[in-house]
Amino acid sequence: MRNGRFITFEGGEGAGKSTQIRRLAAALRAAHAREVVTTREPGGTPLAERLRAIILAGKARDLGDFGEALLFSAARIDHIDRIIRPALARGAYVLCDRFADSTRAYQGARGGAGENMLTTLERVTLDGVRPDLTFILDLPPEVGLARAEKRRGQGGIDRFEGEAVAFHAVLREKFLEIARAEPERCRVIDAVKPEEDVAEAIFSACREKWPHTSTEEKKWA
Ligand code: T5A
Repeated sequence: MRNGRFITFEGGEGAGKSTQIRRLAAALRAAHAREVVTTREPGGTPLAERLRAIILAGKARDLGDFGEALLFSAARIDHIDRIIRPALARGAYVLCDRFADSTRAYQGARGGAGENMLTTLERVTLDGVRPDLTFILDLPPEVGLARAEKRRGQGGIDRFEGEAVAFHAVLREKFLEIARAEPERCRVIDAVKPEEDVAEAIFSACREKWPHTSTEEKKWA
């Protein structure tokens, strides 16, 4: 049973995903639409948050790309089972900061994990739970990394922020590749624009995706 709407936000570092999830969630809640669940990956459950801490501290780096992909997937299985699938069954909007496309892009960027292996892993992990709509917030890596750095202040950089700019440039291409391969699901959004403009592009894609939605939800923007 699945009546909910599953929306994921993807893109490079500092692209504005968390900011836009907050905005869309607030708009949906203000419209008294369906229940709205906001969550993130890696994370979203106590076990997945523990795995997040290990991965982002770089403690799993020596496992290599496929080994890290397995850890992200283990966290994802727990997240799907405990949070995402039940929320979708209740009819909620689930807004998720990163999901399986991040594994395809980040763990696939160096090519070492093997595309077929990652595709098989994704199929087994998701077990049919796929996003209805995915926003790929696109911007040059230098802009995103600078935003992330500014927001971080004195805090340390994490496992992936520390990668070279060339790695982040490949990531950007990987996300765009995913969008080209799945145009029904993915919308590429120019994330260099001001926050308000990005939000409007996201609202309007949601209205276009679900035009026959309830009267209340039409009041979103
Ligand atoms: N990962 C994750 C994998 O390798 N494989 C996987 O399968 C998964 C799920 C997660 C890391 O794990 C990797 C990817 C990541 O490296 P994270 O801390 O969740 O780590 O990192 P991010 O998801 O990249 O989150 P960030 O917080 O860095 O970026 P956001 O959420 O995209 O950006 P946001 O909204 O926090 O904004 C950043 C700053 O920019 C400003 C904001 O105010 C904020 O200060 N901003 C804007 N400024 C100007 N114009 C705009 N339009 C702006 N929008 C936001």
